[in-house]
Amino acid sequence: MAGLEHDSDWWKEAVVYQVYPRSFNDTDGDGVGDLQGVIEKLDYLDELGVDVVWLNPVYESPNADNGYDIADYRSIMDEFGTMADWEALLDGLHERGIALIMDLVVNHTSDEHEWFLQSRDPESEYHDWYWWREGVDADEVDWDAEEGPEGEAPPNDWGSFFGGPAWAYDEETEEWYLHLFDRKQPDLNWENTDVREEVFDMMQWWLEKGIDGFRMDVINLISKVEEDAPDDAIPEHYFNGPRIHEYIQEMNEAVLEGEDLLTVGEMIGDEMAMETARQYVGENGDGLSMIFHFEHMLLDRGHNIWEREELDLTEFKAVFDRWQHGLADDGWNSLYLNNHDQPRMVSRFGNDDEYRRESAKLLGTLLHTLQGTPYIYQGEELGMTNYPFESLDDYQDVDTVNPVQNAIDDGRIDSFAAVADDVRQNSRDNARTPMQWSADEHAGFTDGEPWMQVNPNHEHINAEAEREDPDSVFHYYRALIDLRKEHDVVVYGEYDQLTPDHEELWAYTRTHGDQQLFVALNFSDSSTTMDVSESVDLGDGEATLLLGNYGQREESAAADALASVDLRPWEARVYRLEN
Ligand code: TEU
Repeated sequence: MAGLEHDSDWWKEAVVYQVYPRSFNDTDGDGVGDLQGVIEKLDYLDELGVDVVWLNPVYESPNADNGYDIADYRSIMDEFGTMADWEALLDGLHERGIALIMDLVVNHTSDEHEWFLQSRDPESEYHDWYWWREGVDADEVDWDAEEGPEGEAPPNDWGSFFGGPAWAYDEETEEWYLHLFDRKQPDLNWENTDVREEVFDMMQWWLEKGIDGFRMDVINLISKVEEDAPDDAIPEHYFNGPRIHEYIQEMNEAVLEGEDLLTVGEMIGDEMAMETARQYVGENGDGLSMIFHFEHMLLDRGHNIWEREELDLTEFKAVFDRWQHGLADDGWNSLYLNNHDQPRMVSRFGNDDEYRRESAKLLGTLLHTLQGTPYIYQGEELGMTNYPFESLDDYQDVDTVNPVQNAIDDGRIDSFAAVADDVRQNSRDNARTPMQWSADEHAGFTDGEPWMQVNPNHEHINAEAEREDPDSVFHYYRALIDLRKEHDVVVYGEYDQLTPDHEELWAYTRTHGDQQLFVALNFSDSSTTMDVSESVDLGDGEATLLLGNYGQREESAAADALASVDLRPWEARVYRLEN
């Protein structure tokens, strides 16, 4: 199989495209996307101009969480095809100079994984591969048992991210096992050295097949402590736990080091100290290329799936400022506004109605002109929107259905109707509706019955229409990607924000040696004048408009005239300053 040659740090210059195979393209008519479906669209990806594909899990799985519950790390899910299909996909990507990174899901396995099945025997060496614990006397503790023997409560009060307790009782073993996600996703015990070795071997096995890196699922959860620290030194028991850096360094030494891979660790939780971030990705850190933090994803939603908050643009900008500066000289940012776990960015941060096209392009401009590596989630390049979900039956995601159903059952919410609007805006299912290829039936995604509803707006939002229209979001994304290839400053320039306190506008410069960019973004439905004369000296040279989302072509202006610019609703402009 043809491998790709990489320079070190090649991933800094790259643009990543995320494929959620279940919803990408179905070629065998079963209503579920497949690997041949991705192969069929390789020229499309090539035309867009991306450098890397991140493939969500394609391994054998009972699909309790769409492939994030893996039953065998070394085989391909039947619905998606065969290992030969996967190899053909890798070849097809590499022939086009596109790298492939695979999803590494090793905080947990499926409860149908052979390791877990074996572990249910307390005598087996596998027993210690998971978090099996005895229950406690329910009278002694203040948390409830929802299952298990009379009078027994789970070992502690941890809750699952998908609602309910994080412990499940197993009748056969007469013990409880930990599952931070669904009960069909038991957590692996990374304390056990055999677990770590087995995971590292498996990673090595995929690397030998020729892949170019990994996206590491919830990797900051793999180190856990059960005890409470006396002085609250451990605010949580599993976020960035005590041995996390040791484990990742060990993984680095065992498999990653010296391979010029793209590695991106998903790090869930609230605000992360920049020091911790640098420990993961900095020069003297654990060796990861990048992390996905969640800070900008938490500003407009409450803790629960049925809670939403108004987004404050100044707070949103402040999060980006913190990360842009925090990793400017040590480490590297990842840049994303949506993925398979998040609502569609144009519906969330833009205006998916009157200014859908403009705001989709503006958000793209932001992602492609900040410092870091941009990640495009499938359909983002078409300006795909959220889905008009109505009843709870319309949803399929465990992270939507379970928490809402639990909250209805125990009376924390009155009815689904009371929360329907907020759930509609927050649900992960928004991202999972099929890719819109054409105006045809089922958006050209499948000839069968799609596993998930197709958005009715595919009649006007689809890849075929976008490719034909020179002013489309698709062609604008191509131009954004080209910009990155043409100007080093886009990749390496230092970021300076000019409008931190403005509620609707965001202007910044990027500077790299004698190259400078000036970016102006209007995050609102009205025209506004942007005045940055106080905050920046734009010099007295020329300014060239490299890209604008109102169909502007290269235009020149006097740089100092930019100190006061009139911006139309959701207008985005990128200038090069010549001084
Ligand atoms: O996501 C981790 C994660 O934190 C999400 O579950 C997130 O909390 C939620 O989507 C916000 O609403 C990763 C995967 O990306 C996700 O698809 C998996 O379900 C999860 O891990 C478990 O593997």
